Amino acid sequence: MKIVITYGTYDLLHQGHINLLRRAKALGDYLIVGVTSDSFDRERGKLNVRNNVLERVESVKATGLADRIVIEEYVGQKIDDIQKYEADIFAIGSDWEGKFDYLKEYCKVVYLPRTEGISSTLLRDSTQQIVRLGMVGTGRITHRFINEASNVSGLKITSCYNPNEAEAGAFALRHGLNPFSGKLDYFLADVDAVYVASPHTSHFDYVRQCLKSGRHVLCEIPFVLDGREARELYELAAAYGVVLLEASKTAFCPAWTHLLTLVKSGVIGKVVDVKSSLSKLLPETDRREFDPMQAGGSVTELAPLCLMSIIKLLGTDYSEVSFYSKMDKGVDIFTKANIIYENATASMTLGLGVKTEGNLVVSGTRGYVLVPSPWWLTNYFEVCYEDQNQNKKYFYTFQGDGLRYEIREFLSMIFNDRPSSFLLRAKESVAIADIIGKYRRGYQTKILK
Ligand code: C2G
Repeated sequence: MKIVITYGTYDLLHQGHINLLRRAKALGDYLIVGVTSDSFDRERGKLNVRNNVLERVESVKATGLADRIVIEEYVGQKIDDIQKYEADIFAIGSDWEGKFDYLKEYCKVVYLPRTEGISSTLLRDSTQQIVRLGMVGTGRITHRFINEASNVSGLKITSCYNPNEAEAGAFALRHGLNPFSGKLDYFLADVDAVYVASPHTSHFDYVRQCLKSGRHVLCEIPFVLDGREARELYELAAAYGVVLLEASKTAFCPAWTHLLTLVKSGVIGKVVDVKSSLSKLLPETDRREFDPMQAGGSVTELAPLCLMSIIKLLGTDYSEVSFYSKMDKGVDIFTKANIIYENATASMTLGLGVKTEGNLVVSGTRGYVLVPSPWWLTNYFEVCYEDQNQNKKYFYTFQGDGLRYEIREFLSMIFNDRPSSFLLRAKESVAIADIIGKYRRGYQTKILK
């Protein structure tokens, strides 16, 4: 019996796929089809797959051409499968010509003619709803956001808003957008959704206006600087039936979400402690990050991601929080916070004027997870045990600036009418803002000399 094996995503299954499967089947007597898993597709940057893996398996099965279907989960699995199933031929479309020659060591490799004029991408784009997005703020991160957004389908960035007309105009000219700088309502009339990336202290008002105009909002971190404001905004979003999401990029990246599922599944036993650190020594101190009038300081600049990691791992029901800060020119250049739960402890170490190792350590009753610095650009972590031979290393790609993952989740919530994201729930964003608010009110804070 001659066994043929082939692989694909098979999203929105179409005639090109069917032709390929038919041609592959004709090469032998038995056809194995590998269908990529959702996480594997995300891993390899295919963020816009419309059908989930079960739907894609079902559609391949319905062709009646596959004698066996396997799920492709990881890079290198093709080699394992070819040996495991003793495949004689690996076949794939000619768009991959040469890319799988390394498999010739294991079996015959055949590149089959690709069907021109049809692809999952074309189908996705032709049926894709488009969200017109406007950007409030034209600072550093907004340039990166535009680049990242080009990797996510279903989004068209149309406008930018900055009260300073010259800045709005320059940004719009550079990126081919419509500039707005007067009344926000004119800007809002031009968009369906807004990315708020203005200075911290203006987030609350902008987000509230956008929500009340029925626009979806993705707001940069720090979302808002007080739990009460956060709660009010999520209540507004619910009342107006629009999406509100905190742009805490790490919360949406594949490596982090997998780390979370591993820990929640008990691989290190019960989590007893979380240590999360983030420091960024900035060259000059005449920037907004050091300006108390612009809510500068280590907590407002760096706490959101560390608090996200602690709250996603331990929850929002902490019993107490205390802070230790080193101050300079009216802002905290260093803050350590202890967040105590009934059955666990957590600490975060933040520094704009103090350098530390930016890692994340999750300590459990059976082992621990170590995410080396920069843990928040998660692309590698290790699950460690007393017997180091049991340690497991996990590697991921962290595509670009990592903003594409939050953008994709934001769009998915809009398209699927999903008011909340399990990746970062409203109550978790509120808890993050609440801790920042406590700090800003001087709650339980010891100032270091
Ligand atoms: N295909 C084709 N003609 C098209 C579109 C796709 O022959 N018009 C073929 C592809 O060459 C591939 C198979 O159909 O052999 C599945 O295509 P995709 O679903 O796009 O899968 P792909 O992303 O190419 O992944 O590990 C997965 C493999 O690398 C293939």
